[in-house]
Amino acid sequence: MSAPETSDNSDTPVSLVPAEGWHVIHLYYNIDHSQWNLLSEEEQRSAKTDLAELVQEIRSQKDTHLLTYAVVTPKADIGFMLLTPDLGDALSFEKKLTLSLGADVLTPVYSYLSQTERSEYTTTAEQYGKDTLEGEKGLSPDSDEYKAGLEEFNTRMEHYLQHRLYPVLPAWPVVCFYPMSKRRSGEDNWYSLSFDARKDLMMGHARVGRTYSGKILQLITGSTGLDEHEWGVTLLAKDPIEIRKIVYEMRFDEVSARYGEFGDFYIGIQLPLNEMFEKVCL
Ligand code: 76R
Repeated sequence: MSAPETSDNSDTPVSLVPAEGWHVIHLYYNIDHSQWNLLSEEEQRSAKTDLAELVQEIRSQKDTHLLTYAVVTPKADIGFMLLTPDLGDALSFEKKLTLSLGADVLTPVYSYLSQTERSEYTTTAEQYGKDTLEGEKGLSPDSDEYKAGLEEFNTRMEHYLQHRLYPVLPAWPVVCFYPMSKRRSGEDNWYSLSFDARKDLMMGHARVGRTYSGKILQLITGSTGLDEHEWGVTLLAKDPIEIRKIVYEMRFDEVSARYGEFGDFYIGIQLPLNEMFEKVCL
């Protein structure tokens, strides 16, 4: 028999960078204090240094971000949010983080895998030209103002899309994460609505969202086919009440009221590592 002409056993490292966007993993751990207390003070100090060095190493990788937070309530003790392009890197950073304080000290209690994504429902340049420039402002498509308006729109959208796909998150202290899906039951099946109906509903949603500008930073990441729900919702705030207010207000919006299904909520406080260690009794 002759050897096959092509082989899958190539030595080139496999790149698992999506065509666009980054991978995102939310990681939640409990600390096993009985394991931790078996370590001498010296060993504990060096375990914390190992974790701090690993965090630095991960943050120094290209296009890679890592948020560290202490988690409120016994759902977990510490949490990480990792954003990185390559799935293989995401995998190995996660394994290293799990082991970083020594075997069996960190017990994974919850995790969520998703990817950054562009929005399916953002306004197109064509729509903006027609509805806003022509419709609302009464500009003629041949005018200089129209062209300038369209150019300004394109620059704004480019900037916005960059933020959706390649976000850099601020160090705002309150971090809320929960996964969600759109309902698919009986009369309330999101996936049997037309694109236009979904778009109209999402625009109502966005109107509410925009009133939180400066108070809430939201990152919606897609997880259909990757994890339990369809999206991960990450909300950052400076004042914890804004989290409750936005989630409450959105429940009245038709998209959430009729079609929203939610997983568990995790609230953390984003802190520099040394303060985080202190907060969680390490
Ligand atoms: O593209 C955009 O970001 C602008 C419009 C917009 C879309 C398409 C938008 C705006 N969101 C979009 C999509 Mn949102 N969002 C959530 C939640 O708790 C709940 O009830 C829902 C959880 C919050 C709090 C929130 C906040 N959004 C989505 C999607 C994908 C739906 C799909 O594709 O079918 C989900 C699951 C989702 C959920 N949203 C905003 C916000 C805020 C604060 C905004 C305004 C952002 C801004 O203009 O700065």
